[in-house]
Amino acid sequence: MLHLKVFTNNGQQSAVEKPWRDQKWNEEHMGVMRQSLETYKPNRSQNVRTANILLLGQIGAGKSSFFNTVNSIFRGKITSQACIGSFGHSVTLKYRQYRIIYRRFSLCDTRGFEEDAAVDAQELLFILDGNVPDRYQFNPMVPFTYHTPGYIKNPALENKIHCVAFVIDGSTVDEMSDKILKQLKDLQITVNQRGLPQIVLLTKVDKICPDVNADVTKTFTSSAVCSAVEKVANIMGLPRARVFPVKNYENETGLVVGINILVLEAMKRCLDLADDFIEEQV
Ligand SMILES: Nc1nc2c(ncn2[C@@H]2O[C@H](COP(=O)(O)OP(=O)(O)OP(=O)(O)O)[C@@H](O)[C@H]2O)c(=O)[nH]1
Ligand SMILES: [Mg+2]
Repeated sequence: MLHLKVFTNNGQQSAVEKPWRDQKWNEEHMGVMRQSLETYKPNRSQNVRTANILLLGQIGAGKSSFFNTVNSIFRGKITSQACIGSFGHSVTLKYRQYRIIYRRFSLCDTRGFEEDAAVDAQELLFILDGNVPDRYQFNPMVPFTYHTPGYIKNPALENKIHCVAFVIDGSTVDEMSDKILKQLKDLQITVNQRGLPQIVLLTKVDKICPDVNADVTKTFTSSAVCSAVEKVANIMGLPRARVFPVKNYENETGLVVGINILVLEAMKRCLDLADDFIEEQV
């Protein structure tokens, strides 16, 4: 951990930790970020009206909560359209393509995988390629096929996935079993087959570090969050800059600037990567 010596007005020395990632935390920055997503339009050359981001991850990682958090930011109040909770199996059973009201991007929510219920690789390819209809009810026993009612035959580029966000529970990074790690890597191999850009949303940072729990603006001075980011970057073979620590709304009754900033930064990166991907599809 880096330390920066600073001098207070009365000349006394105090040590503050130098952030391991630069981040502005003020309301003005939040406004700028929010505005840039509000006015976001996917790269127009390919006739794509909406950029689609797929959320993939273990059960309980916070995929549906992430959608709810993004939606809350744009609604200006806490909302919980997607069902969330803690349950032995995936709470989310339907494939849902949630459009953020009046915005040009969508978040596609999937059922979570668990030790003994992987996401079928072919089913994932169908999702990536835009063959799976909105509200399709997952059935781990019967994977989606060409014959499943509702199968979308010739999806346009705008129906496909343009960026994948792996959602990983930051508070369990040290306890991930080999089976779960393998499932994550297997999903990544499938996503790589389509050449899709990827980021990681490292959720529940409030549970990693008490300082962050008390004040989310301590995220980038927290050594516990820093080491979780490093660990996940190593697991996924992605640069650390692709790992975004976030805190979802779960116990809050009103919006919090710091929480919004973390989530907006992650979304901005997703949409930039989605744009790059869309541009490459000729
Ligand atoms: N403390 C804390 N809790 C969170 C956070 N994000 C999600 N949760 C909680 O984690 C639990 C699971 O969240 P969900 O959003 O339902 O997880 P999911 O990935 O959609 O799970 P499945 O649909 O079952 O695959 C809920 O009780 C949430 O309130 C977070 O950032 N911090
Ligand atoms: Mg869910």
